[in-house]
Amino acid sequence: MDTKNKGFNTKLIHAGNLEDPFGSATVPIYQSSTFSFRNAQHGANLFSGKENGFIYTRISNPTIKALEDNIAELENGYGGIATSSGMGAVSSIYMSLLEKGAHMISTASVYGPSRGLMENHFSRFGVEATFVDTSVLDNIRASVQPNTKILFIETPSNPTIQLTDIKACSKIATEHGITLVVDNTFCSPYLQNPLDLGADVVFHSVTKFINGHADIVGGIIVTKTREFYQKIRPLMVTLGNNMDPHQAFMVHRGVKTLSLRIEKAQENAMKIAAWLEQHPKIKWIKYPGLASHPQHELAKKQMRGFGSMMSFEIKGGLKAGEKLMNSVKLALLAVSLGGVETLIQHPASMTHSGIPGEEKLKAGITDGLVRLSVGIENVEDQIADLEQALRNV
Ligand code: LCS
Repeated sequence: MDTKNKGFNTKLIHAGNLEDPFGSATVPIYQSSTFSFRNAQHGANLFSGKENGFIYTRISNPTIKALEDNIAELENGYGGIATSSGMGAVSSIYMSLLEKGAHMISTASVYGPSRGLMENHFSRFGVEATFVDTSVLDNIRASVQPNTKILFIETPSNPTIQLTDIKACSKIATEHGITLVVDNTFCSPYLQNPLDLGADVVFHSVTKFINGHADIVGGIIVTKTREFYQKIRPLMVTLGNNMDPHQAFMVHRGVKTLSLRIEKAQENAMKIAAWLEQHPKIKWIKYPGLASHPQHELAKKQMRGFGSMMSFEIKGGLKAGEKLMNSVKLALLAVSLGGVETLIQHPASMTHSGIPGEEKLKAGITDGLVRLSVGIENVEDQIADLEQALRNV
């Protein structure tokens, strides 16, 4: 079905679906590593690109392609490139858009391993990076070098819930001939479309909101143009960062309820954030939907909702935070985010533990910071859980 001019929810359900000879309502799992050619000429035509079709699952696969086409349409992009994980997307992007002597500017508080991969590994191959608070545009301008190739931003960032102005970044990137890459994991295409705001490449850890059920790890890249698609896709294929058909099936199943899940989770999150903000044991809270968030106005402009991620600091620092995490009963003490279940975690000792101490502080990841991913349970139960846990602190 052509869903190009249809609404977001119609696209969620129908975009990218294959014409199935048996009328299957869902895209089947093509659990096959390889695809036979009709004859030698057909095989040669597929390899040379004269004909479209499937050769080998690391290169492409019908189930994976259906998901890629679905997400590409949700992000208003040229094409999707599904990957083994969010980090599979990050490494494919770094590898295809950077080379020896190149420089990258990135959000200081990006997901820890996105930073670690650059600082500990790409640095070994002569790639440089500067990590700054990208919510301050002058920090970006001051970091531009003649060899800067990528501006890599995460907004809102993990775990500091700091926003970066995508449109303004696109302007800076265009002026200097830099490629703008946006990690849209915290929003999903339901809340934010970076390509529409001037980004060249957007990607997701689909492990999070897009799949939404905490049962699969995966990633996806969507490019604005054919040119970027053709730069990144062959590299992903050669690196072997591909998704597998079963993963793709699960993600395709999960994404269908994206709007419903996000609407419910962010409605709960708004109530929880307002409740936490007035709680005497909370020092501060960062949630884009609160007027107290320093970028509340940008959030209203750039996002279509405020999402369900927040971070806060309890009075009493690390010890108090530990007590809270050991006292919750409904929320799971676990990393990851964006699922139907509420998750709580401690970034300084968990997701961002790989960042050296001083850099962690510079990025705003304090020892007492607690991150909450609000799920779709009943909000009164979520609040009661936090209330009893905070009583123990
Ligand atoms: N980008 C963001 C913003 C993320 O939060 C994550 C994972 C990734 C990329 C990498 O994706 P993955 O390879 O795990 O699919 N974030 C995690 C987190 O906050 N806790 O556990 C994983």
